[in-house]
Amino acid sequence: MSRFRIPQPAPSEITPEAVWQSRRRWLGQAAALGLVAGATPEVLASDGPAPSLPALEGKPSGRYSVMDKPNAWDDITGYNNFYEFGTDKADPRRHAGRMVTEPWTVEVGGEVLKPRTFDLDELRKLAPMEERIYRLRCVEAWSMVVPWVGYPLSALLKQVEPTGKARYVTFETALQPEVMPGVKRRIIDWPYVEGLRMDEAMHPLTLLVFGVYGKILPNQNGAPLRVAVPWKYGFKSAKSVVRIRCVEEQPVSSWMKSAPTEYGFYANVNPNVRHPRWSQATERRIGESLFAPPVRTQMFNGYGELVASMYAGMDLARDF
Ligand SMILES: Nc1nc2c(c(=O)[nH]1)N[C@H]1C(S)=C(S)[C@@H](COP(=O)(O)O)O[C@H]1N2
Ligand SMILES: [Mo]
Repeated sequence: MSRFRIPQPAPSEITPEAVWQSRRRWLGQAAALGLVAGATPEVLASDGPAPSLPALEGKPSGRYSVMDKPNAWDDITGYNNFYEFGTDKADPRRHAGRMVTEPWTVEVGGEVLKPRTFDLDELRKLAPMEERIYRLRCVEAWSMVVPWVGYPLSALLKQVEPTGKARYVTFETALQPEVMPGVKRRIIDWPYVEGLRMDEAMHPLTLLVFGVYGKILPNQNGAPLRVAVPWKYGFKSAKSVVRIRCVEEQPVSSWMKSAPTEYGFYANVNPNVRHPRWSQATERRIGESLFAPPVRTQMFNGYGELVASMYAGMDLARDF
């Protein structure tokens, strides 16, 4: 268990360095574009929303954090997948600012004894916030280490008391066509829908995330709340969730519908299962030099000792 017990610095110690790094990188880009001459403090202040976002501190989680150095704020909030805002990695930061995140409610229902609609204030207070550093992995064989702030999704599910029929959980995310330029393209049958098996949803590593780096989530990362499932490929972690349902049958998620041979329901990180268009045996850590050798991807993203038992007896090459 040792790799999950290494203490992490508090977010307050990390943030200034990350902001400083991103500023330096921004300056580098700006210099390349010839924009630096005459740069004023106001120009520098426009370097990302970090300093102006309200704080959301979490108590560092000793047990579930990993030891890797977190990615810079600029990587985490500037290199994203959020197809509602476009397919380019830079599109979410460019466009997501217009998403309306207040007021926000999440309807939780389906096979539950106590269906209920929660507002954001209620959700934020449901359980103590913890900070957890995860390697969020994406199918495109790149990875990042992210200090999420949130609490286990199980705290919310327990409130509504799933019935004996509830074998899966689905997540439906926000659809605001007026401000989401990406939804004009039918790459996905909007809204974006994802799902987990009930035991996966109740696992303490599955988080409901409200913040990152000690700040409330920037819109491009799925404000005001998103899911994070660190042993699965990134697309399982639905952003900007508005509806959660407990259901009896295995749901068909958006990516399964769009490309069933490429994206399965489980989507556990698995270096032995090839994506039809690329290998998933190695990954590149965002923020490292392009010349750095790719690292070998670990089964279950390195969380095997905590999650592998849930899949005992399953053929994970078939149930990919
Ligand atoms: N609503 C919604 N959620 C989404 C997506 C999306 O397009 N729409 N993209 C997924 C994919 S493919 C990835 S890799 C992660 C990226 O999360 P990040 O940008 O915070 O790193 O969000 C996931 N959640
Ligand atoms: Mo992804």
